[in-house]
Amino acid sequence: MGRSFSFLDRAVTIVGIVNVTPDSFSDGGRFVEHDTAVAHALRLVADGAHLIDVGGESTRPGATAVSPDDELRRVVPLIEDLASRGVPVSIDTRRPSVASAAIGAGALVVNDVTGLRDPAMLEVVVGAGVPAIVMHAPSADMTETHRHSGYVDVVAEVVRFLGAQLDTAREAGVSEVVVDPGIGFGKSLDDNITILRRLDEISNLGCPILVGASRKRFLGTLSGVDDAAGRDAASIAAHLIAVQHGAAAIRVHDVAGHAQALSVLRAVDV
Ligand code: HH2
Repeated sequence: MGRSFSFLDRAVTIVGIVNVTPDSFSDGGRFVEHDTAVAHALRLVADGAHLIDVGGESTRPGATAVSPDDELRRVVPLIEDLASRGVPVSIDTRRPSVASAAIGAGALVVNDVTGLRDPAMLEVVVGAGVPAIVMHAPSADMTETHRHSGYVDVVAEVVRFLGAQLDTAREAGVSEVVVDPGIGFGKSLDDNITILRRLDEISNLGCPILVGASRKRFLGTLSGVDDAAGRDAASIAAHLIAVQHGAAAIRVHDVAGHAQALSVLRAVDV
């Protein structure tokens, strides 16, 4: 098809979230219908998203496991449809088989919340020659991840893990790696704040950083807003801080709000 995507083509990449899941923490159930999901993704692109991140399995604490077949049934038709309309899509999955099918359907990027720990995932990414988002989570098992507590130095641990995964990915021949500290994945309120404050330290790895704080629970704690969908202003604040500390990509639900905020940042913070 000859289509490709690079995070290096613009100063800040806005990644719009489309969860085709019944149980995602902020938009669960809203986009399970094909036409609704397509319309939402097209809306996000019109609002300024450069990439649409399609996910078929919730990673939230307590989410029910999805079978590979169900995950495929959720994401593949949507990716095919979006790709046929020229929309750049990433696949948010921890399963190599799903990543492979998604790439076959037209996905241009793999977003792996387990950080390419699985050699089979590495193989898929290298074989397809697509960029990978490599996220830090304390365990590949999401139940374990959300049970995790206590880092001596959360930033040092995130940098250590991402550095090791980056080396492995580069040696294997991954064309482009984006690293992600995994806000909210086995991290306390203080951990999340510390990561945002010290994001610059992750820049030393020498590749683009993606931050995904959108509507997450720590923002509810900080703002006192219980309803996840009501946390867009807090999300914008977190992501502007992230960009000022070196983030080259942000993964967000409210693309319009973030695009508006970034236009001001871009004009002032040259
Ligand atoms: N966060 C979520 C899912 N995927 N991928 C990356 N790279 N970084 C993140 O921070 C990240 C991610 C969780 O958010 P969401 O998709 O809104 O919820 P759910 O997992 O419940 O579908």
